[in-house]
Amino acid sequence: MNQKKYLLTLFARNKKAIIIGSLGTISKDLPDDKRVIKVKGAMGCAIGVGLGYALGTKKKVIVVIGDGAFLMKMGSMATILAHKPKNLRVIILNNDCYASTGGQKINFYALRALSGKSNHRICGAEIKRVSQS
Ligand SMILES: Cc1ncc(C[n+]2csc(CCOP(=O)(O)OP(=O)(O)O)c2C)c(N)n1
Ligand SMILES: [Mg+2]
Repeated sequence: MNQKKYLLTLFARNKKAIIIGSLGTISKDLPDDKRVIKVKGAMGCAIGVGLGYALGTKKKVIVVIGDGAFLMKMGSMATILAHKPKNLRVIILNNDCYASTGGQKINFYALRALSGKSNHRICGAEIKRVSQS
C-alpha cells in the first residue's frame, strides 16, 4: 500500500489517538496536527517517545516507525514488553530500505522472517508493507 495513503487513513480513523511519527518520509507524509508528534532526527527514538506518552496518558498512542529506524532502536521494544501499556501500538512501515536517504537496502527482511508465516508482527510491533510511490 502507498505509505502516504496509509498514514492519512490511520490518522482519520483514529480521531482521538496521539500519533508519534518517525523521521524522514513518515514525518513528511503525516499531516501537521496537534495530535501528531514528529520525532525528527533522532532515528528510532519514536518508540521510546511513544512509550513515555502511553505511560503518561489514557489516550490511545500509535507509534509509526520505518523499518530502518526500528532496527536502530528495536531494544526499546523490550522495555515496551516489560511495561505492556494497553493503549500503545507500534506499527513498522516496511519498505526494506532507507527511503529518506536514497533507498539504501537494509536487512529487515531477515527479522521479518522470524515472525512466521503471517509476517505481521515482530517483538509485539505490527508490520505494514508500504511503498513510497
Ligand atoms: C543515527 C542516525 N543515523 C542516520 C540518520 C540519517 N537518516 C535519516 S532518515 C534515515 C532512513 C530512515 O529509514 P526508515 O526508518 O526505514 O524510513 P524510510 O526512510 O524508509 O521511510 C537515515 C539513515 C539519522 N537521522 N540518524
Ligand atoms: Mg524504510
